[in-house]
Amino acid sequence: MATYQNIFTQVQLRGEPEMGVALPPGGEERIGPGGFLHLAGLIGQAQIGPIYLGWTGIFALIFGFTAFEIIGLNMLASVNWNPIQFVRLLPWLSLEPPGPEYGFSPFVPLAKGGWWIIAGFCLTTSVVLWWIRTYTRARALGMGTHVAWAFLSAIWLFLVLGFIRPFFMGSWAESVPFGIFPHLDWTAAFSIRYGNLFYNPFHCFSIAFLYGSTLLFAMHGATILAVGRYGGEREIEQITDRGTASERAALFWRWTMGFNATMESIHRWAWWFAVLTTLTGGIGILLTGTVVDNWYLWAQQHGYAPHYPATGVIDPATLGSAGK
Ligand code: 07D
Ligand code: 07D
Repeated sequence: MATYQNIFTQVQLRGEPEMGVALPPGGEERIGPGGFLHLAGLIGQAQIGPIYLGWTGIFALIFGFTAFEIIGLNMLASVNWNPIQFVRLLPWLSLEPPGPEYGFSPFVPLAKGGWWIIAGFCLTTSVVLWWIRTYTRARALGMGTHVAWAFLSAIWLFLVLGFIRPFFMGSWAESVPFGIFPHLDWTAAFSIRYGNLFYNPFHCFSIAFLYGSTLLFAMHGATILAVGRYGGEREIEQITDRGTASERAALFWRWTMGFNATMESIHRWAWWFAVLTTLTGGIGILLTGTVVDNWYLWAQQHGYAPHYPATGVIDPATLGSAGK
């Protein structure tokens, strides 16, 4: 088994848990003695912990748990505190934002969306604290902060959806409800309300980067696994065992498509595709309703969708404020 290892035949080492590098002075202690979990070893490292929580980690968990509780208890209240109905209907239960009559006011009665604002505040605080944690832990390890900036791109879309766009629209009612299917209903309704999101070019960019991310992920994962027999996943060996894994991996792509990424550039491709998915997505959402009221009409005006011959039927979307 030790001679041929792959993802399923990993040799799981057992000894004293590896404690990692010393923390910079002034940091909190890491928690727990560290232990081993066989199941974890089947999909990754078998060692669990010690974990660094620190105050950002602790408060992120507290705020995240508070948001989760507020959402859950509101959902439970919505089924008359009946635990059976709560479990049965959970995927369809919702905590809705305030209605349009409250505008963007921070003072909304709890049962009318006030709880949504508080839950959103707690969730945002939690996510931001977790972001600080990804930044400071990377710094403490002497790493770059690429993970933090990628995470920030996702947070950008999250904030556009739930805060920045509602702020510019002057209404909490524009934001997303908390709930499994309710947030999908919101997504579908949003697309219809603003004239079909498919005609929003930034939605197109976001999809291209999302699809591109899966393609790159598949290509990269497959390539590295395919040269696993030459130790392709072992970075130091890639440098010393010339003519084996990396070179074959690169040659494979040069032979099949005439061009190959490098060991470094493939990770830059992956990072940018992932980051641009939510970055362009957030731009697309922010423009919707603020700058463009109907993407289909916008697309027709800009030669992005064809004009159809007049039928004599008036499209209600062309009346009123639509088509700005
Ligand atoms: C696999 C990493 C693990 C993360 C997971 C998510 C929660 C929510 C809270 C019940 C890839 C954990 C989920 C903590 C529980 C309550 C109140 C990441 C992985 C497993 N969505 N969405 C899902 C969120 C938006 C859309 C699933 C969050 C927009 C569509 C899950 C946000 C729009 C579909 C989920 C968010 C939108 C989903 C699986 C925030 C446009 C699906 C997610 C904070 C972007 C899919 C039933 C997943 C599904 C799905 C969570 C925002 C559209 C519940 C936390 C408003 C079309 N979304 N989503 O695996 O199965 O992500 O829905 O912005 O089809 Mg969503
Ligand atoms: C949501 C980033 C925020 C998440 C954060 C995570 C926690 C939980 C807990 C781990 C996902 C916080 C995490 C709190 C932690 C645990 C346990 C990222 C998020 C910070 N669309 N669409 C996109 C497609 C249609 C619509 C993007 C495809 C229809 C709306 C993506 C199709 C209508 C929005 C995409 C399609 C519609 C989008 C999302 C096909 C519905 C958005 C990218 C084939 C009828 C969002 C510009 C992403 C966006 C978005 C894909 C169709 C509506 C590329 C493939 C036409 C309203 N759509 N879509 O990474 O950015 O999300 O749009 O039909 O808001 Mg779409």
